[in-house]
Amino acid sequence: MIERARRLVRDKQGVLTRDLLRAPGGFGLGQVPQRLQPDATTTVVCGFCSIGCGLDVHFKHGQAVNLSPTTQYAVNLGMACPKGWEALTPLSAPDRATSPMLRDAGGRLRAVDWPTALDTFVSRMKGIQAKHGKESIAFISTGQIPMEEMALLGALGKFGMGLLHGDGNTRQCMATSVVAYKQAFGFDAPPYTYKDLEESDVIIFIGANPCIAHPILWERVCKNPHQPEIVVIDPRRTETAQAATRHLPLRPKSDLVLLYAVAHVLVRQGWIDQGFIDAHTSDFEAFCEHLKAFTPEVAAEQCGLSIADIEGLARTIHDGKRVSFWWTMGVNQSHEGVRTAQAIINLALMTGNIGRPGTGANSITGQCNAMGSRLFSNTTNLLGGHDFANPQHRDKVAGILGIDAACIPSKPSWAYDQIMEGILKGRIRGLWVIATNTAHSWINQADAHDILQRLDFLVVQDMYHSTETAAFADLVLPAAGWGEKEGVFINSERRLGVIKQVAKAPGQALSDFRIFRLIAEAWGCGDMFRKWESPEAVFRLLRACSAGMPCDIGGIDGYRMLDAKGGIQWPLPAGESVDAGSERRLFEDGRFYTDDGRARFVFEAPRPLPEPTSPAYPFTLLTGRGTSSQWHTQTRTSKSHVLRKLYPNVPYVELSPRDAADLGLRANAWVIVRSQRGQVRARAFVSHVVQPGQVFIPMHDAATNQLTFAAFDPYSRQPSYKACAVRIEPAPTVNS
Ligand SMILES: Nc1nc2c(c(=O)[nH]1)N[C@H]1C(S)=C(S)[C@@H](COP(=O)(O)OP(=O)(O)OC[C@H]3O[C@@H](n4cnc5c(=O)[nH]c(N)nc54)[C@H](O)[C@@H]3O)O[C@H]1N2
Ligand SMILES: Nc1nc2c(c(=O)[nH]1)N[C@H]1C(S)=C(S)[C@@H](COP(=O)(O)OP(=O)(O)OC[C@H]3O[C@@H](n4cnc5c(=O)[nH]c(N)nc54)[C@H](O)[C@@H]3O)O[C@H]1N2
Ligand code: SF4
Ligand SMILES: [Mo]
Repeated sequence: MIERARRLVRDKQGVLTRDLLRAPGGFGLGQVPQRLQPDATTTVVCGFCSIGCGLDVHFKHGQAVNLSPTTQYAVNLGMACPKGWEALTPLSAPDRATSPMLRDAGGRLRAVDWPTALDTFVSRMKGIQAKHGKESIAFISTGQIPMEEMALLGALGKFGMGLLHGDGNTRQCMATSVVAYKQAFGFDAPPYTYKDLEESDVIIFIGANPCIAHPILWERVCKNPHQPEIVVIDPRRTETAQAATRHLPLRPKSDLVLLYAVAHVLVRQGWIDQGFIDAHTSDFEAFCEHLKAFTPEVAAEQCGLSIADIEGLARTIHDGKRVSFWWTMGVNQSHEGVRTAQAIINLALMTGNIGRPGTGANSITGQCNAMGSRLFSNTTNLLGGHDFANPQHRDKVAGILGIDAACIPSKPSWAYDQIMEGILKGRIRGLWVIATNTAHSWINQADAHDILQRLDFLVVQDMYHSTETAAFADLVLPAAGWGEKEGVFINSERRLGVIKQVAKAPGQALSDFRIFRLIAEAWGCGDMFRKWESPEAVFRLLRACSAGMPCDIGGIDGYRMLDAKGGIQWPLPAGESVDAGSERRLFEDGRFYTDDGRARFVFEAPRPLPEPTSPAYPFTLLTGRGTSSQWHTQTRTSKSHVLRKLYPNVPYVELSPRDAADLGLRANAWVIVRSQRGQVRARAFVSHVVQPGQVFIPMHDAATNQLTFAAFDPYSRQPSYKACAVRIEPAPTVNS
């Protein structure tokens, strides 16, 4: 401790840094906790899901010892799910990356110092660019680091390093919602506030399982005093479906037909809000024409539901005074996700269920800062929701950042799948992966692994050196995680909240912010980022970029104000104020962000499933979240013994009792689940949750994506993780 303390000095910005690890350009490499009282409490936003609960971290003798959910935070009102309660535990896991690691000639990752790591990064990446062109290197970013870090990465990559292609794991997750909203509303703008869940009298969840994936959002439903009708549209009888008042177990990926049929009935019965449609929307007549073919009879057949189910849903929407529609991955991860999301938006528009309390066409986001990534990662759009192709936007952003507008590319990046394809074709040779675990989470894993192996140079920047993707890396950069750095996350309801440093990162691990700044210096473009001296300085730059956009945050002074107000939802333009804990929704004036202020009805004919079942592969595989204690690829949640006790510790596949009987399988029998691409060994969890002909495997098992089929929505390029064809075979029993 004493030895470590001796090395601390203040750098030019007054930040404490470890002297021995000073970088070229004088940017310190280390950080220490904020100057907190030895025994104090501070509020931070949770670093797992997009609900963005407030957590009070408690200190004793300057050390964060535990935490409890913040009672005064508008989002969670004193509640947290198991991941939130256990959020500090993964920070001290033994497999934390504590120094940079470089693969040696013998193929082993060996610890190296930062200067070596930075030199290697720059010489290898520049070498690739010299040989194969600037666009031959790319990055894959994330929805799990603060928006200031994302923005710095996006700016460094695209303005500083001159690369064109950089996408993020939000492609796997939210791309569909982004495109659906942009086309319908003119901007990527989820309109709701969580309070709407307490104010609806009809709540409709489509392809969403909040009891598991967004538990505190479900708690808000439980606080609804209006005894709401709760409809769950999901092939599985999930925890949420079981708690709902009605479950429509449709056939996988038949949502589009179902939603059009519901719209058909609404039109046929005259159960529409013509006044709202006339005043605030366009293209309704063409939509009505399109709907003619989607009778309840046709839909009942295709969706595996009854005509009464479909007509009943339309009636429920009509009878409701405040109807809200909520969707997540059951919609987004589909070969026709964008049009399905828009079919939901259409229902809200045609019944006037938007812009009023308890209403909305509401996409629930996934990761803690996926919303920040949607606006500020500089991947699909230019910082602040701008358009790379628009010269005025490029000039505006360049002016704010004090850079030459010529540095800003005018072309959009390739999407994640196109970057993977680009590697396969030899057009991308160097890849930098930050805070995502491609080798586990990308679709069709055998292909993904093959692709990662083809790279000339792979850099993985992660909290842990043990991830599936790090196993392919040439260079691992050790990153500080949530709790070890500061910045802003934006939650599902557009609320900006701060995260703070409450613990030291282990060893030589650095915040992603510091790593990006060091790389900028080492690359030789540090001058471009002089203004980007701290996360809060970047926050101010991004605030300036947002001016005049729908996501304008000009009225937010900085972190202190966010802290004092209990988070603030965008927009808050300069000159406007907001009450602490307030909850605001969009479109109360019926004006949307399109040029004419009208929302668009967007629709299209449904498309066939990319990989339908067949006699050889007779089951549809559904994948998704398994329990509220597991997070994605489990690099964090598996490190807590408390969380480990809360989920099954063997790979499992959910199978219906009828199929189990047909296959002669007993409950808990070992089976092989096989697709055309791979196989997974798992225990048969025989349960009524899945319907005959369907099976479910959680995504947390590393093997799951060996089975999935790489199909994508054509507009959002989001992978369709939730429908491929598999068969089930008995497997020899192993010791159990
Ligand atoms: N505990 C936990 N919480 C999480 C996460 C986590 O890893 N663990 N991840 C976070 C992230 S990033 C995300 S994106 C969200 C995801 O949150 P959700 O989308 O709610 O979770 P999933 O389980 O992926 O999918 C939801 C449901 O879609 C259903 N589904 C599958 N196919 C179809 C279909 O064709 N139609 C319909 N209507 N439904 C279908 C599945 O049966 C599943 O129950 O969760 C977030 N919260
Ligand atoms: N079959 C199937 N596959 C799916 C899905 C599905 O439903 N089914 N869902 C998809 C969805 S919605 C998502 S969002 C993706 C998620 O997929 P991933 O993004 O691959 O999953 P995570 O486990 O969250 O990976 C985050 C990585 O970042 C690291 N990390 C955490 N915090 C930090 C940090 O502050 N800095 C750095 N540098 N690293 C950090 C973690 O250790 C971890 O390795 O999976 C997708 N894959
Ligand atoms: S619901 Fe989401 S934000 Fe809240 S504690 Fe759980 S993981 Fe964290
Ligand atoms: Mo996600």
